[in-house]
Amino acid sequence: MSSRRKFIKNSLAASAALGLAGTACADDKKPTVLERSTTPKALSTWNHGLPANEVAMRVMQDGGSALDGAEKGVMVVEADPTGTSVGIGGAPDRDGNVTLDACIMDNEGNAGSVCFLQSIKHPIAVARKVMEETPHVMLAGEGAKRFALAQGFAEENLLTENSRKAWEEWVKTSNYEPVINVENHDTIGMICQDANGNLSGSCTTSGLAYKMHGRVGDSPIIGAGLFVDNDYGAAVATGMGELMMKTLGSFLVVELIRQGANVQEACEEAIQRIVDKLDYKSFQVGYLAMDIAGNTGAYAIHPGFNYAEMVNGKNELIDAKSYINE
Ligand code: SD4
Repeated sequence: MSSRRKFIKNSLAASAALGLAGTACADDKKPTVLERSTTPKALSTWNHGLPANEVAMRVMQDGGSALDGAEKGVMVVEADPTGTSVGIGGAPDRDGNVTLDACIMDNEGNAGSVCFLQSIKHPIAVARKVMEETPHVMLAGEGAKRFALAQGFAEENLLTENSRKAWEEWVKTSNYEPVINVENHDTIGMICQDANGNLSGSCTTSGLAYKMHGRVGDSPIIGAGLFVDNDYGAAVATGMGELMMKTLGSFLVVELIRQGANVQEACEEAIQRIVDKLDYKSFQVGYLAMDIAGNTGAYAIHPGFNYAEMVNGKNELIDAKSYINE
């Protein structure tokens, strides 16, 4: 075992003995010790994160867990027909079908996910059922829908009048160009920490507007759209899913925190990985993360990514820094 690995192992063992999460600093000089916060906090992507945070915090204040908060918080956005990127009212694929992706992860490392799900308004709640009621992590398409119906979810039309009209306009040219920060990049990813200090997360989306039929993005992929490690931290992603899928970005952010990076550095390094390896200039990606001490960080490729953070009754919308500055 190399001396660095031994050092990391030893500092982790020492921290575990203290009931703390500890990692080694990148320079191996001193361990970074994260003391677990027990102040409830909700963190979520984009401005629809504001109402989602309010609900998540209420759920946790009423005794719910971080998992309950992360599920119920994003359900507010799934149920809003005016939002064109999540749940009902979400922009359809290029054939006019609304297909939804979502995943959820709890503080014990359990995970549930649905992808390419149609006609069910709350994919996040179905993802939680997959996690809790099946031996699997992910159900897709028709199978996911059949499972949802068997669990008592109602089948409904998710294509609203407005999203149908917008799609009919789009069909006239059928020109698919992902536009940075506009319309097709508004997934909600949420991280909650409850009064016991536990972390859980959720991620739900209708994916890219006018995508190919059958296309699944990063949002239901554990490690890409969401990752939670209750010993270190949690991360969520938004933006052009193909880039997060190729770099397993949310896992990477949490892994970097585990290795000693602070939350902000971890988000920046995960964006740097995309910049170094992929054609990134015309696409937006944003990472949002929180460690067990309640520290938060966010970083995007382009300006324009914002997120909502709520703690101690204060709910704020914050602009993330970005790799490209304008
Ligand atoms: C996807 N990441 O399907 C999602 C889309 C989106 O914020 O985030 N938006 O690729």
